[in-house]
Amino acid sequence: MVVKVYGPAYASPKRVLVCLLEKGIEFETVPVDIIKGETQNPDFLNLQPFGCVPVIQDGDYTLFESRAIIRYYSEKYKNQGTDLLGKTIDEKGLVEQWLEVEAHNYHPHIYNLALHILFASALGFEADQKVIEESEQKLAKVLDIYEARLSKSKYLAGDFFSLADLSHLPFTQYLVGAMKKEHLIRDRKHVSAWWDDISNRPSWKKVLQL
Ligand SMILES: N[C@@H](CCC(=O)N[C@@H](CS)C(=O)NCC(=O)O)C(=O)O
Repeated sequence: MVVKVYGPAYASPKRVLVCLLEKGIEFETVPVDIIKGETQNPDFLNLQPFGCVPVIQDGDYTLFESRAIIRYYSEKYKNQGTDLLGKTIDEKGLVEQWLEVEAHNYHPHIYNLALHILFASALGFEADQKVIEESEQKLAKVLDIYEARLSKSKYLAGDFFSLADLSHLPFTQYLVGAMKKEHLIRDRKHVSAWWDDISNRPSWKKVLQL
């Protein structure tokens, strides 16, 4: 059964795509245009009542929330492709911890930056400089904590690549690319080496080519 992934052009669905590629799971993509309001169409809201991408359909099974989807496939196919969950219970705990850090400490600030720097005009509101400055400062503090962590281990959860690292790829790509804020990564030696490592994985390069 080929997995259908809705909304491949956007960052959160790319979190799912890179996971499926790491796991060697076949998928097809279904375009969804947020700017044209397609996430508010009744058919789409039947799949995702909050009107966000990604959603996946796997036969009769439907799932939304990108981090729930990547956890689901990493567990469902744990013996296929890259192990993304950790092998021991202690490793799994650390993967979960850093996945939560990505979702609750890192993402809110980088999301605000993306919203105000990249998408404000397309979404019809004016970018707020104060939000941009505050978000950058808050993100820098989070990255200082990452710098300390990554001076002790190659990846966030330990010396193995995991969902915790993978989950950072889509929005950090905006940060170093279109947002022109690469200095936040490059000013920190260990974060910079970590970014080079994870963003050069063949799976992520393939997502960027899709
Ligand atoms: N927590 C959700 C957030 C998804 C999300 O923010 N999706 C954005 C695109 S990256 C979206 O669909 N925005 C449309 C909207 O909010 O109307 C997830 O991780 O799946």
